[in-house]
Amino acid sequence: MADEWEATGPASVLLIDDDPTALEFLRDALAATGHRIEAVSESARAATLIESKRFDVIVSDIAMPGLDGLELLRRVRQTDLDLPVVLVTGSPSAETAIRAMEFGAYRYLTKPVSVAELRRVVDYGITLYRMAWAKREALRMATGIDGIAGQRTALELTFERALATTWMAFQPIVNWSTKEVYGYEALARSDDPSLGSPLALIETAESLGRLVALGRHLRSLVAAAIPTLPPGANVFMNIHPRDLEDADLYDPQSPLAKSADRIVIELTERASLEASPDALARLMALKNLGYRIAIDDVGAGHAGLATFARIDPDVAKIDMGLVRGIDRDARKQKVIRAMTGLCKELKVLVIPEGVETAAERDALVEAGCELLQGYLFGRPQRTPGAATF
Ligand code: G
Ligand code: MN
Repeated sequence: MADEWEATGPASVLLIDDDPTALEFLRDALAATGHRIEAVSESARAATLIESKRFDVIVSDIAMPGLDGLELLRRVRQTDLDLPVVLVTGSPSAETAIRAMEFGAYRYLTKPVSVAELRRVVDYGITLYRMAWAKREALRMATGIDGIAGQRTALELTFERALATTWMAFQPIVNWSTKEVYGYEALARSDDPSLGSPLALIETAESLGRLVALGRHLRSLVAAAIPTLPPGANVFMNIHPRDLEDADLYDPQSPLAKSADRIVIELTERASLEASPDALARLMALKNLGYRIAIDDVGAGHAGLATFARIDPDVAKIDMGLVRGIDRDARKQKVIRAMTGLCKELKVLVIPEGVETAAERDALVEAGCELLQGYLFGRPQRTPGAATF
């Protein structure tokens, strides 16, 4: 198939909509572009076409009898991680938007789509796909690895291998005034060189649509480690917003739920919780199971105060960007002092992260912080151990 590919010239566009009028509209909108257009009203036929022909971009309706647009997208992703799929819907919902993102849709458009917008999205998609193609060709020339044939399988294998070699590191969170370990943050680590960082693991899970599997696996690792922790120590664990959609998280019989009163679930402020409409209700459900909730990376994300107030977190973890060099930065001191004071009023515990020096520690304590986390007190370690005071 590689030889078929051209970086310029007309591209092949597949249009799918069970509504003939909508399909005609799409075809007309793209008629003047010079691309080779194939318009199909039966999604099952589209699925067959995709297997036998190469397209540069697919534009598909979501709600269709039989095979819907999301299922079609999922099938495309089984063999091609790059092919841009534009999903169009007359009845947008957070549910379908989340699924679309999860399966790697390139765009999610709401009807009526304007002709100009459609052309722009299609043209940009074609360019992106050609870029992806060129990158794979480059990889093949450099390494001999055929990124086209084995792309997904190779990634799946890497992911499975990384999952199998994933373990949890525990970093102490200390109470500076009592000189006690308050708890540990569980951090995922993989021994697999290709997916060593947690971020790489998450991104791969994302592109493979395996976030739920990853989340479950990490939770089972944390649950298994709980008996090895000092009695009473709290366990902080990070979850991906997508995990909030997983029914397994709410199972009161799950191994993790049995220790819910010791667990603080961290949700990053970097991710937009608005992406999930019932995120707040789900967080309440977690609280009812006995979990506490922490907002992670406070100061680094874009979450507004409204989100903070509605989540009503038990803990606010301050991003290390605010911590770094706080001893030499009066503005950072002022911000942390304000946050600490306000959180105290709201009965929210504050934990600054990434404390590296004694000077930073002292400035944080001076600003009102009692709980602290960072390399100064202990690195993330396989065996949750004592902290350095
Ligand atoms: O997003 P989150 O705050 O959960 O990420 C914590 C990350 O920060 C972990 O990967 C951990 O290894 C790292 N970390 C923990 N303590 C320190 C520190 O003192 N300095 C730096 N640079 N990184 C740290
Ligand atoms: Mn965290």
